Amino acid sequence: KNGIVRPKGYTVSFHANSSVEKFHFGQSHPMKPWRLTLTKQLVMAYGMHTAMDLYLTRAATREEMAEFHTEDYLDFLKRVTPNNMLLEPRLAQYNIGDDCPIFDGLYDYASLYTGASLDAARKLCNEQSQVAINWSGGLHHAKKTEASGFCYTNDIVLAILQLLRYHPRVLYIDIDVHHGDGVEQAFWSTDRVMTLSFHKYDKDNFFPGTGPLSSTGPENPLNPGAHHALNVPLHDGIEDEDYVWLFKQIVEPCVGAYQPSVIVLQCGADSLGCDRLGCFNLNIRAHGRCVDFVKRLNLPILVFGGGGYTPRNVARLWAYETSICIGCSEQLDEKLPAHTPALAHFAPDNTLFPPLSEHGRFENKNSRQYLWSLVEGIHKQLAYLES
Ligand code: ZLS
Ligand code: CA
Ligand code: ZN
Repeated sequence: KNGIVRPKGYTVSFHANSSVEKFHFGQSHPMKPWRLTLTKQLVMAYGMHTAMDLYLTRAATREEMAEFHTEDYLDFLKRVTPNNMLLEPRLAQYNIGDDCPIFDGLYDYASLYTGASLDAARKLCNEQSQVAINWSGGLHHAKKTEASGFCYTNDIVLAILQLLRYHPRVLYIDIDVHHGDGVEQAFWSTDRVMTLSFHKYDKDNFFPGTGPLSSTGPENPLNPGAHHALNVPLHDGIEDEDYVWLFKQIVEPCVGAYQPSVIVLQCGADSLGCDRLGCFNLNIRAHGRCVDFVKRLNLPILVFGGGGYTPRNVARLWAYETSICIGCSEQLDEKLPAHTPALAHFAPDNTLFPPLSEHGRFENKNSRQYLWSLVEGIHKQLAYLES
């Protein structure tokens, strides 16, 4: 029926539960779970579902989420509703507000995206999959006892905790435009997880305001986590060539120095140009080249979504990155399949690769000299691991 073949001994698994797609954060809120419906429609219209193992995942149990989150916080998430929230004395304590509102089914939403991430992690652990994908996951800001930045439970932290049962060293790479602060914080004091985030950094004017180059783990060199948090703070407007160059210059030596046995890749789509919240100028192909570079390292990979606030481009990106994981990206027609259900969302061009950098909303404020200083700074940190 279609030309996509599965290479032997290499399995890509796709973990999803379409119930997550129906939740609403509220009218004007930028996080739209229905971007996942659009993503899956493109994946299927291209026929990629036949090249992967598809898993319908269950919600994470409370016990599973309590591996990272406190009982108090989980109790709160479970009991709070839009109707009773005004009687709740601890909304501020749990950081509930405009960014992280209380909406109908909040607990189900969080436990569903978390369940898919745990399922993906388990399939990697028992080697039933080499690349396990959950586009509904990647919610990197959630903390042990509080919500943050549209994230309620930290599915990434929970998935990494699963991986650590079988894997000695996990490399976490985050290409969302925001700093992966929740994951960094959770593994700050261990040398069994190296966290590496590329993000826009402006301490006072861009969320969450953490992740300077100098933030590399605990100051005390006797703490095993020292030098195992890496940050690549960027300015507005970074472009394709520079970003991909920087990504390779940094990821390659990280893998060489740290020798991870598995990689977790958060593929936030808000680092694309034309994102409603982002401020970079990346095109879909360049973002995809980062995923391709990681795939070619030939280590098992857990692939997550994350941010992404222009739904049509989120769907294009994650469908394209699904094809990169499968290894069939060359075979995709740039023209979207005519039978794509929501084709109108991709009009007028109906292409997988619309130009996202041309209208240059953001001037590139990252000089070559600045980018070199980042590469040098990271290489300096990695030198500590050798000793
Ligand atoms: O990484 O910048 C902030 C915090 C504020 C400004 C916004 N107000 C509402 C709260 C205080 C300082 N928050 C960021 C959070 C970005 C989270 C990114 C998540 C991820 O991509 C992973 C999933 C932020 N940026 C933009 C908004 N919030 C935002 C924009 C528009 C709205 C509507 C709904 C709510 C209030 C009006 C809102 C938030
Ligand atoms: Ca990031
Ligand atoms: Zn983001």
